[in-house]
Amino acid sequence: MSAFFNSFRDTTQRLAFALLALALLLFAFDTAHAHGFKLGALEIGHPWARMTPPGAKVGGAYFSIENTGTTPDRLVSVAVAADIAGRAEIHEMSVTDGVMKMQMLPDGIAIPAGGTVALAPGGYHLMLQDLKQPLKEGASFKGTLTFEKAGTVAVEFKVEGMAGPKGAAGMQAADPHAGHGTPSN
Ligand SMILES: [Cu+2]
Repeated sequence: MSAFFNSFRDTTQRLAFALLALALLLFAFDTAHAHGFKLGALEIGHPWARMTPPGAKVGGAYFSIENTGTTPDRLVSVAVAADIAGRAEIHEMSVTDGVMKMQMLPDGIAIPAGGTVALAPGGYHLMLQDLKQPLKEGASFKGTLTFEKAGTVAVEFKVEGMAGPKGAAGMQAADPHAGHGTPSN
């Protein structure tokens, strides 16, 4: 036990200090992870989109889905505000023999019971087609996610810088939209 900690006179003071430290830690954690949404047993973590350069017609958007329940579900469709994009498609990027491939997933993404699925750069992602305006860092926009069983939940996407959410290591490694018809970033 550190001398600093021992300087507290009694257990109550120590406990108060520990709680304060915990609160600060939780606050920091919450800031890094920003925001989330809940729909039944599904927890949607930090929906975000990468900022786009002027004139870009497509953008990428991401979030995580945690299924805390015992029934599998499926993300079947996503919509975003009409003044943001014409439509949002569910895509998967994969690398086969060193060649990056992008494909639309017409059946969406399966969410296993008790499992977590991440839409993140380099893998599953949303492709915002027919962008109506550049996505500016710091802005946010509304969307809805529809699941086969759980139904529809309204979410808010935050627009992050090119490197992705702060503290998200490796996010800048592979931008699935680098070769996706976007003018070079
Ligand atoms: Cu894509």
